[in-house]
Amino acid sequence: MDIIENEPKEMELSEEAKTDQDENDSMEIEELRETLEEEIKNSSCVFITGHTEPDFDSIGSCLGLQLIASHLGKEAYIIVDDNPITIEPGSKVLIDASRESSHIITKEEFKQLQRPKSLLIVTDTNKYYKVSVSDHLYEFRSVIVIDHHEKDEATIPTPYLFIKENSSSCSEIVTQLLEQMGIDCSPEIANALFAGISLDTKRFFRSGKKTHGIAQHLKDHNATEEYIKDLFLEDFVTGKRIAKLVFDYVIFKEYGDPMSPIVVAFTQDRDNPYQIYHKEDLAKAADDLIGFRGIDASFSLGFLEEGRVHMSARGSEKVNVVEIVTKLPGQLGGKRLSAGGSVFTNDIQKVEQDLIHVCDEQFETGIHTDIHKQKVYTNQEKN
Ligand SMILES: [Mn+2]
Repeated sequence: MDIIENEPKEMELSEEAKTDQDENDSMEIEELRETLEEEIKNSSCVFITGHTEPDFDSIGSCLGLQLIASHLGKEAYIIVDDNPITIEPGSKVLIDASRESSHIITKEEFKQLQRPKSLLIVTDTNKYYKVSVSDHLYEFRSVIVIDHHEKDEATIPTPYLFIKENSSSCSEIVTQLLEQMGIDCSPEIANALFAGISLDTKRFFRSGKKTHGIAQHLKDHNATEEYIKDLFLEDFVTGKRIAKLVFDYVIFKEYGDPMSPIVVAFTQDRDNPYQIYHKEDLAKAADDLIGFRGIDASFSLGFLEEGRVHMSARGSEKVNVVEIVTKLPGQLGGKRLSAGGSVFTNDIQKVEQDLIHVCDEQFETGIHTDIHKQKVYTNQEKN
């Protein structure tokens, strides 16, 4: 008969061992703090970067580190070089919430600002290929890497490699630093750090007492569960908004030879015409539409703010969209395959009608196909 072994008990540490672990932990943080203080003080300015395709932990820890650098009296910049369209909506909310108070810059801007004896702090990754400025590493006075992921052959070579695999997240490490240095953080930064810890612990599903204690410090600085919940749902809400533009509100028009027609897609929010959109959402909708086989041009319209209708246009071999959009009154321009801009008006229906009119003239009389429901708003209906 097989002997069934007992389920391995969760390792229970004796009180003494726990104290040892806590001591080790605070010693490691103390060591990092000393390195950071010394290197920041000896540098001309500080650049901070997380990994490409930034997530909450990457952004949260960047913001916390920037606060540390400014606390030590150094100018500090956060480099995020991803195209805003590709950044996850939740991460984008965090970046946008801090854009005014933090210097968030692109790689191009970094090249302008780079100067001798600057410091680079890399957080939430230790791999060179995940860092947008990896081809500039030799230009820095020194590079500090703070991470909680395993090392491998792609790890950035630096004497200041601080990897703490037993930490839940880099946001946790940075929160410990802030706590130890007695630096108060704003609700924006507290929320970003809290979001970072939440993400990497699967919303505290994989976390222990220590992490909970550190998160409490952020709650004391006005991080709220409500904000984090909305942040996690942001991806979903934005995705749904874009999907409606792509699948629910499209009008298709076919032009030319019915055997080989030019198919143009027009979309805008037909349920809530005054809905405010991010420019990137409209761009994403136009991108998604042109990605379907059989669509030769796509136009998505929406308000960026009251009185300003934005248009994103995507073309193809058959359709040069810049030729079309520049016939409309407003600030519009671009290239053959990708164009757009704003028309300053509150009458979004007129913008669409004008646009369709330009397309009609360009491609001769159209054959209208309403593959999807089509509703044309008149001015009366709108008022
Ligand atoms: Mn992380």
